[in-house]
Amino acid sequence: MSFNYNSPALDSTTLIDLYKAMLKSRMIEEKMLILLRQGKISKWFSGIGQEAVAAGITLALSKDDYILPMHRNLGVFTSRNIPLYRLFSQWQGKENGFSKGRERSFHFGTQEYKIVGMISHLGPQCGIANGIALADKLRNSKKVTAVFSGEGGTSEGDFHEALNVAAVWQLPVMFCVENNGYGLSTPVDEQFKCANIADKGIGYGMESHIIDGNNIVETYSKVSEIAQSMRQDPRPVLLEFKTFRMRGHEEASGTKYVPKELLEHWALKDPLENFQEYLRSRQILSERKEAAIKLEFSQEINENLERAFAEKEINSTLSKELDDVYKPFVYQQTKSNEKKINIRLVDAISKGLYQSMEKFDELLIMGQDIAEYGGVFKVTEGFLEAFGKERIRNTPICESSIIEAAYGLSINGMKSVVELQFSDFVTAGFNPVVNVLAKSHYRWGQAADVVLRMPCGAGVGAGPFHSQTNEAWFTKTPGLKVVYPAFPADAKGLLCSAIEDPNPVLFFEHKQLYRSVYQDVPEDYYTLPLGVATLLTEGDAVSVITYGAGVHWALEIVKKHTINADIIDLRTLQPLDEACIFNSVKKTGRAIILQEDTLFGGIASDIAAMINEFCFEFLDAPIIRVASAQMPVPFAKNLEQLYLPKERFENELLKLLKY
Ligand SMILES: Cc1ncc(C[n+]2csc(CCOP(=O)(O)OP(=O)(O)O)c2C)c(N)n1
Repeated sequence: MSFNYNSPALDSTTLIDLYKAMLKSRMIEEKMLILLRQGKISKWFSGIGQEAVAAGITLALSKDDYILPMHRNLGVFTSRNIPLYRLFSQWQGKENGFSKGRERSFHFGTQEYKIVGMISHLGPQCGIANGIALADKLRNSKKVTAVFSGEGGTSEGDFHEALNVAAVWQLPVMFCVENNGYGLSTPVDEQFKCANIADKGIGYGMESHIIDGNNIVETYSKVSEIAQSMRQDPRPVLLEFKTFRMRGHEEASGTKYVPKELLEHWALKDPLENFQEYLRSRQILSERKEAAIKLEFSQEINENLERAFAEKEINSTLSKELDDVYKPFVYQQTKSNEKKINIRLVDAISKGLYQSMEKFDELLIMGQDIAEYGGVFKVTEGFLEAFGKERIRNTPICESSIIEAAYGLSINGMKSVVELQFSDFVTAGFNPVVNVLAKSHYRWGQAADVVLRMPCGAGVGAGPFHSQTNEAWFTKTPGLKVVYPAFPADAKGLLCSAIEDPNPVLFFEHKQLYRSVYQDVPEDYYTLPLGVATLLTEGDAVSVITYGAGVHWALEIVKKHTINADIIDLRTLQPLDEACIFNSVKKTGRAIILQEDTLFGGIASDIAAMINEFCFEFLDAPIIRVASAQMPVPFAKNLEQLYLPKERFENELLKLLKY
């Protein structure tokens, strides 16, 4: 098989560099296959036959352009010249790797080499690339971000969302699709119906190109040319690289389902052998030079392997592991002057957000209808005029992609707040919250400096899709922080802290409280610590532990019956102020936990279990949990009242006092 390697004409140094980049990843792979058979390494995803794509793209970009590779792109890592012992150590889960033994194979990232390791869910990579590129575009840094996807991954909603956002925002992202014929065992004709993935470009209003992914000269030259043009004229480009996967999806799975003729056909198009042949025929690669390069690589591989094998097993402790789930953040109290104004919860949130925008130049707000329209709850009304369209960004309706973009911004050093129109709609972006944001710091020490604003809660006749209070989906996920204020002054101070905190924070805002609760709130910027509850009333008859709308029900009912109660407003659910809860229960001997969420699996259950474990000897009565009924939230007012727990709380509280 002969490829056209003559056009455009590249100098011989570049040609040799391209050859070496492909050869090195091929030689490492061949070694890995031997080690795999010997049981010395675990899984291996082979990129044999596809080396020209990863190597060509990486060499065509600058070292400070971010690349987001996938599981078959060894050439990205080797072409960025990562010392091999570090790669080998990574694959063995050892200390010299990049993820302290926490991540396998190619699922690791490194800021040092500007590589963002893959998210197993494939599609999210594309949305993350958008955020990185957005930061570059806003800074006018003339950089390009390259993100990889297999053709299988293009069937995911995340891929579609990301291309749409990149096109609307004209982000300098190179979407590199390696069309290698199969997604695991599924051939392309069972994955999509269009002739070429590149054909999808027109649907997004995006330039696209088909590139022969087995021809290193074509790959390198076209990518270089396109990248150059993207730096001058920032825009997304969709590139489809035609290539083929010569081995199984992963080594253990084989290629039985691939017709033999297809493998034979593509074997003739091997990117390395054909190029090697060409270089030999043009006398660019002499026999001596070829042997010398191979010897050098083989020595490098063996020496680095020995070093990685000699490295001790990783050594850690549970407390060290737990310490890395969140990025350390030292809270610094910022106090406002004494001047206060009487405002509603919604105004306090708006002011906290506004003052945070003034404080942090590189803070962005993203959300649906938040700019000219001011958001459905008008929290960002007037922001556009103050901060401009780049920082107050209306988004298409694509929660997943925007949360991924928020993470990408964080990778590239910026902060963001994402307004979910209703907390119910976070389901459309659930994966990036629980898998991407939550695991980031633990996986590779990368902050996910993102706040998700979550307008939530019932009592407003909004029905099953606009009334949920879904904090329990997130309080159980390590790596996330969850804030749930009940009062305006708390809401403002806690929101400012959430934005300062480099960890991902879900900030719940109760819609029914938005315009019904007023308070004197300090006018200037100030912060409040996360993880500290407040004792709203003090008494020794019972501990009422609650948050959000529950706080207001508890205050009303305790007052109505003049009960001598500790009412604890948790304010943040993760971290949880366990000490405040335990101190109170040890004093009163009775605990009732009230939540608006449905009962089963909610945070009340965990608090009850904790009180049982740590305060058992102090209890004079069973711990009571009160929550909404175990059903979707109904629309009609009287049905909604049946659902909500206020009345049951009153009854249960009185019963508990008599126990
Ligand atoms: C959301 C999700 N579903 C399923 C999988 C399992 N899976 C991992 S890779 C893969 C095939 C991917 O095919 P493609 O995108 O074409 O990339 P290739 O492996 O061919 O390089 C599948 C189904 C996954 N990782 N994530």
